[in-house]
Amino acid sequence: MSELVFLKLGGSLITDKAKPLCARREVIASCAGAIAQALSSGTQLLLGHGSGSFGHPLAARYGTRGGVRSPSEWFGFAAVAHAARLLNVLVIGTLLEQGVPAFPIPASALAIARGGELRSLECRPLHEAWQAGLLPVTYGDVAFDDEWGGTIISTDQLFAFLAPRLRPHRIVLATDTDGVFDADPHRFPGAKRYQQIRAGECLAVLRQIGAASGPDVTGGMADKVRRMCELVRSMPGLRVQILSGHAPHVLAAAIMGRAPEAGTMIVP
Ligand code: IP8
Repeated sequence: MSELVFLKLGGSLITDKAKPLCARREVIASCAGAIAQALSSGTQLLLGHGSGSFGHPLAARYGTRGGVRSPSEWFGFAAVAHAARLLNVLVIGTLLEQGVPAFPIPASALAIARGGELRSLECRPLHEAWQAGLLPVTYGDVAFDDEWGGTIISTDQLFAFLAPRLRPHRIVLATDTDGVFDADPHRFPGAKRYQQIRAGECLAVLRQIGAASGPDVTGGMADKVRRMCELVRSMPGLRVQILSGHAPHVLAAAIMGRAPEAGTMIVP
């Protein structure tokens, strides 16, 4: 039986967070190559990607994460959805160019949130996509929210919601840095990488982690680590690996479970 892996291409990896609406097309292409390689080895994948400089600046401008009520906030909700989708179109287009039958699964059409957390997500299209031999590709998106009108749902939230339901073998989070560091390695070259984070030590690690660079309405690395620690604690056997997406051969190996030393591993 093939192994199911959730793979996220982080927004800081596939976009330039300092420049609005700026995709790193060459990085997306090299990640697409890694994905094609992993798929040809028989791995079953759910791909997700962050929104980077597409969705986050607009979401910050309209305050979308904290709720949507006024007509101008609803305009922002639509504008954020459009920006997130534009990046998804680029990712899907690049995968198709490399022969990968990528298929969009937008959370805004399938999910309902309550108070900023996911309450429901229609999973049937995912199963149908896999059944048809397609690669389902979801992404951080807006979602209607029972309490707040609307909100933002990050890719990490989508993965945390889907993991107990779909039971992946691994979650691989590809970012712009080679794992989790005790300070932002782009600003502090002496920052130390955590090779492993035990879920029980999560709080101590969270106190150390630097803030995200560039606008990030969904909490950046700290929120990612917190959610993934909760997940590995509740799902024995699950391993989460956070690593750089800049080396395609290492990324392909990590997707296939063959690069345990790369980046940071989150373990129970
Ligand atoms: O980049 C955020 O998703 P993330 C989604 O996975 C938007 O945190 C639209 C800002």
